[in-house]
Amino acid sequence: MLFSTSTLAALLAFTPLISAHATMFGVFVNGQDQGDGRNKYIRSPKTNDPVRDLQSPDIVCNTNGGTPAPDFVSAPAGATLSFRWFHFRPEDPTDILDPSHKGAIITYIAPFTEGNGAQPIWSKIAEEGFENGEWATIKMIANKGRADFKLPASLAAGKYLIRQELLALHMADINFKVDNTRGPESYPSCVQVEVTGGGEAVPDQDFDFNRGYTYDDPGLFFNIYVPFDKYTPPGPPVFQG
Ligand SMILES: [Cu+2]
Repeated sequence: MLFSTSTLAALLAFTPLISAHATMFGVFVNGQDQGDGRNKYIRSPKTNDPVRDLQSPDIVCNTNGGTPAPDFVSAPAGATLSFRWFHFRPEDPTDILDPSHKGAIITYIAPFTEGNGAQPIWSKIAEEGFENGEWATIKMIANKGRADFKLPASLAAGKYLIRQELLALHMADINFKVDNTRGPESYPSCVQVEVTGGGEAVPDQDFDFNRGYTYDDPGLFFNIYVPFDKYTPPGPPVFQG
């Protein structure tokens, strides 16, 4: 098929906006690759599109969040986990996320549920926003799609959902309520994890995304294109265990 030069230029200009998203491929436990987790231990969405509507249950575990996956990743309390993200080609370590998608990476945990997680059941266990002059998502791209976090060593053994989100702020200067093609882009993904060992700590922040993520939260509505001193990710403080 032939395109005129101007059509091709228009297509090239538009493509990054519609296709530069990301989804989760798999999990590393203490550096050990647990393999392709899509629809195995990850409740994988059907596309790599973002969620923008904070009132939708999809903001919790994405569009397939209420469909349990068949397996669990096993991880000892205190382990270092990393969740690996990709754009379209998981085998290509350079195809992670368009670097326009500057923003935070935030990780939450809840007791296991077969439901979609749209309840006050979540606690934050890790967050990274803008530190040492760089956004968390940009560091994640440089680290081949992986961002490390630690499970609390005191975490009680049992089955959990762990939700990690890439929170891309490249269009977060305008509120989704004002323009539903803009606003922050959340890429949430929920992993089924069975924690072994550990202690007695039960995460108890009871955070509910549909109530706790709001249209006037400066962690969600933030202009990355003007100079700023500090960025604070949305949600509760990190649960220490
Ligand atoms: Cu995108």
